[in-house]
Amino acid sequence: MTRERSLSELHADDPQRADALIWGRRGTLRGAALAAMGASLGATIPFADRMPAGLLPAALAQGTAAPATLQMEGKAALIILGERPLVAETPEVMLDDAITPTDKFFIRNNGQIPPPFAGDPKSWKLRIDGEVNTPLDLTIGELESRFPLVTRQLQMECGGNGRNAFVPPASGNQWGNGAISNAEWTGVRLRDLLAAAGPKETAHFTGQFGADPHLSGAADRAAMSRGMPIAKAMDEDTLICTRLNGAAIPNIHGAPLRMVVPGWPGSLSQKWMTRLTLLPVPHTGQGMGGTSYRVPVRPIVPGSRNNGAEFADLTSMPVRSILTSHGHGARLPAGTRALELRGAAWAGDLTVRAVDASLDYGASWVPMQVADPANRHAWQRWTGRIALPSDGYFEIWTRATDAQGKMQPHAAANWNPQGYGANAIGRAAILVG
Ligand SMILES: Nc1nc2c(c(=O)[nH]1)N[C@H]1C(S)=C(S)[C@@H](COP(=O)(O)O)O[C@H]1N2
Ligand SMILES: [Mo]
Repeated sequence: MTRERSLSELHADDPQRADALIWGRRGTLRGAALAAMGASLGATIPFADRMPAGLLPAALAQGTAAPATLQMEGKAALIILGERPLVAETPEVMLDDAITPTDKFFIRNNGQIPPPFAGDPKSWKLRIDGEVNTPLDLTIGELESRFPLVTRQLQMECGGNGRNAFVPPASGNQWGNGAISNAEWTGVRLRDLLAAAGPKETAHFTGQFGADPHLSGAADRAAMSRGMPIAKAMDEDTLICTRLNGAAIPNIHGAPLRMVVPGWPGSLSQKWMTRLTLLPVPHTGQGMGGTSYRVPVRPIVPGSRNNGAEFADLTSMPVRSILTSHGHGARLPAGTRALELRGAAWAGDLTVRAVDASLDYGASWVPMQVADPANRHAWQRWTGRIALPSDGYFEIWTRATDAQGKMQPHAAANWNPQGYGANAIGRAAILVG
């Protein structure tokens, strides 16, 4: 990690000099890069002539220390990004299933993990109040018997997914691209509940509450309490869920009741949910206002301090692709001349129109086949084949385009203090031979 950071900083200061340090003759990687790849001798870089001057090989972005992995019953060996609160990311290659299995679902807590609910899960209570004609106090049992249950594949992505691509680093958990899941959720539609409560004309925003204690333990502070405009709350895919992948939700993922607000920052998907209130003005709970889940309306100087004036709430997440067939740093046998690539792509409330892959640093792109989503707000799987000219060091770049034609940018754009919305083109380094 130390090496990586210092090289990035050197690069930011003096790209020409960094370039000269990394490259001997163009086409042969020097020391640090080789060490990062675990190679003993110089690997040739067949497409070195197409690599833009000053570009750091992606191999350098791999830290040398092995990351700590999660050891928790019912969970896979996720990468631990933080212990308190517990935050763990799913490596991209672990996201190879069409439907994300529960054990591979990333974890993001902002407060303490509450103890598992001791009572009968059906007796857990949810309150709907605020700008409604009839406040509701419903048990899960009542919820499930009064309102239709729906099952959907829904993406849930942390607003900070991809944050580690920001230069200079933004504050917060340094997510790669693994704060994403596409699981099968079962629950009731929030809009059915709201229809029963009768929203007043003045109901323009929601505020959500959960039972997890603040990290400090202070009873008057919430770990996370966000809200959204009423239109998103009324979306047919905004659910209040009791089941994940056909089973009871595990405690770590918000049992026995949690929201799923697909396509928007995961922070809206309130875990351990106890209450939703309708408001005439935006909610002011934990995680609202300032620079929290907010991005600049006009770009600001990267690294600058900012109080969040002229920032707007992050709404639909930007287009992103992941590569799940080949891990960053993978080694393939000499003589491999084609890669069968596989991955997923999504674009918040939109669909993905195209995924392209490049082996020559973006000089040319090969279209991949992109499947339709299982339903609205599900991610899309993609597959494709790309030919290799020889052995050597390659980078697999993947770039998705959303239905409105927006593509992933070459570098994380619209820098913001808390690092939201970084969706740079994916780069996985591989060594053939
Ligand atoms: N009650 C509560 N809900 C919460 C959070 C939290 O800390 N407390 N974290 C949010 C964030 S930031 C994300 S990205 C998702 C993560 O859900 P997961 O831990 O099930 O992956 O839950 C959201 N809901
Ligand atoms: Mo998040």
